[in-house]
Amino acid sequence: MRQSHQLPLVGLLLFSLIPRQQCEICEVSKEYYTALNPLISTMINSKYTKGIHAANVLLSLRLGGILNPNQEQQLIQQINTAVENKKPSLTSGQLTLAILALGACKGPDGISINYSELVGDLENKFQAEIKNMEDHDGNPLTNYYQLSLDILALCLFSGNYSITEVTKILDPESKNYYFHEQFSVDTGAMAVLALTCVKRSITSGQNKIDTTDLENIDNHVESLIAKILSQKTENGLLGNIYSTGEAMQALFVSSDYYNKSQWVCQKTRDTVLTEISQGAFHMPTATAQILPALMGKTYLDVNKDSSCVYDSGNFNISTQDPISVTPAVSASQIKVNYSVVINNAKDRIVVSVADGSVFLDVMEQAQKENATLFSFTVEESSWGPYITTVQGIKANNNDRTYWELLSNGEHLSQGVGSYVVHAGDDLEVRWSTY
Ligand code: B12
Ligand SMILES: *[C@@H]1O[C@H](CO)[C@@H](O)[C@H](O)[C@H]1NC(C)=O
Ligand SMILES: *[C@@H]1O[C@H](CO)[C@@H](O)[C@H](O)[C@H]1NC(C)=O
Ligand SMILES: *[C@@H]1O[C@H](CO)[C@@H](O)[C@H](O)[C@H]1NC(C)=O
Ligand SMILES: *[C@@H]1O[C@H](CO)[C@@H](O)[C@H](O)[C@H]1NC(C)=O
Ligand SMILES: *[C@@H]1O[C@H](CO)[C@@H](O)[C@H](O)[C@H]1NC(C)=O
Ligand SMILES: *[C@@H]1O[C@H](CO)[C@@H](O)[C@H](O)[C@H]1NC(C)=O
Repeated sequence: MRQSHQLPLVGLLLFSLIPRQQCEICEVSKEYYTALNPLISTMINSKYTKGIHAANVLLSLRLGGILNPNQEQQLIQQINTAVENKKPSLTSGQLTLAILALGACKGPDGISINYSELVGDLENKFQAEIKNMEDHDGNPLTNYYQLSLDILALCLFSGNYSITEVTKILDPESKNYYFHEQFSVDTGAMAVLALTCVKRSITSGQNKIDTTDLENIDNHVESLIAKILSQKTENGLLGNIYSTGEAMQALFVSSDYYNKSQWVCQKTRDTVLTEISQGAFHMPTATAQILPALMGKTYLDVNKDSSCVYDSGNFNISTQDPISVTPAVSASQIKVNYSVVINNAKDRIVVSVADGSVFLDVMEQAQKENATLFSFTVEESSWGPYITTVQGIKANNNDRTYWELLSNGEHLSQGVGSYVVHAGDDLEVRWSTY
């Protein structure tokens, strides 16, 4: 989670070597693939690439044609075991990622898992999401990012779903696209991919044509693309660095819905490459979400009937070190403020931690000093540790509540396991409604 070394220059090199005019499709050219090696090793070797969390990574590496059959087999094993042992407790989106990853292409031994059964389970989990929305004021069990993933997989794997119903759910005016009144670019991008798949299934004749549905889908995609582009930053990112990869995928598949002048793909890509060189992608899930776009791929390229592509020497994974996640050993201590905020009540403490510590270390130290005020629980997720409970108060999707992380009053764009604290930081976990 903490980096002891970064990737100096690599991104900048890439960035300056790519012939600018020649990238219509905006992918990184083949000659520079080797610079992606450390990212790929991070995806394969990290402690977060275990169990169901391997799904996002396998999906990404298969779309990129990066693995050899041996490495692929290890990841498949992780996912198969997780699906077999934990299926009932997987969220709809976790099951979806497993289906997309296992079915991304046809491996050398053919299919090792019964899709029709998994897709059937997904249909049930998707219906449970909808049922929860009916019972809880429009709030799904998980979120619209996952519902969009679900629809995408049902569409790609011939599951049963109602086009009219999903079109109604993915209405761009739904509150579920927003967190704190801020449009979630990741969520919007996933919805565009799902709607585009559904649209293609209608126009290719797999589903019977209903012009009202088609019109609604067109309007939704147009509106979502406009919302995504409205979150474009000066340096070309879409939302923040962690939503940009999926937003690029959404823009790749919907070029009919915006003008060339509205998005300069190369600028976005170059900023991403610079951020890579600065170590922004040390979490495997972050890496998994950016890689397909950099290689010109999207989740719509998932095709269970096409043969997997294996790396033919472009990459050199096994000999590369992953981007280090071992803590920088430091003898010097720093002091930070930490507080737990619930409505108008604030419990504050000043703690000392080693220089280079992350937010989680601060929370652990505070808990050691006063377990009543600063107790908390975390759940391991594909993005690292997620704070679920503080002072015994638990986040709940039915009420849209969660523990928000802030530093010096600013909403953080990283989690407790990744955010490196600085001396004098005013850190806060705040009971919030999204
Ligand atoms: C939905 C969502 C939320 C919801 C989660 C609850 C819900 N209703 O589902 C809410 C709004 C509460 C939320 C909160 C946060 N989120 Co959020 N979230 C997402 C989103 C859009 C989808 C996640 C998902 O369902 N993935 C699919 C499923 C299958 O994967 P999963 O791993 O099982 O999903 C679970 C975890 O991802 C977890 N989760 C959600 N956000 C985060 C963030 C971190 C750091 C961790 C460890 C876990 C986590 O909740 C998911 C559902 O259970 C992603 C976008 C993305 N690109 O992934 C952002 C995203 C993961 N979130 C992000 C961030 C930064 C946060 C916060 C740290 C923001 C803050 N300052 O408080 C907090 C988490 C604080 C904490 N308590 O630890 C970043 C992470 C970037 C990074 N490098 O770490 C992302 C990528 C958005 C972005 N582009 O910035 N999030
Ligand atoms: C897959 O599962 C379905 C439904 O559970 C079942 O009908 C079918 O026979 C299974 N196929 C194989 C090859 O096991
Ligand atoms: C398919 O889904 C629709 C709506 O979600 C439902 O009404 C219908 O009964 C389902 N059909 C089958 C065969 O499961
Ligand atoms: C693209 O440009 C044309 C002509 O300038 C304009 O009519 C159209 O509305 C634009 N489309 C979008 C999505 O902005
Ligand atoms: C892979 O690594 C080996 C040993 O480090 C090196 O000799 C070889 O040139 C590398 N190949 C590529 C494609 O980077
Ligand atoms: C924790 O804080 C509470 C409230 O300030 C105080 O009553 C209690 O004694 C503290 N416990 C410890 C172990 O310091
Ligand atoms: C903690 O916050 C208080 C009040 O805002 C401030 O005076 C103090 O300098 C801060 N201490 C540290 C270590 O940040």
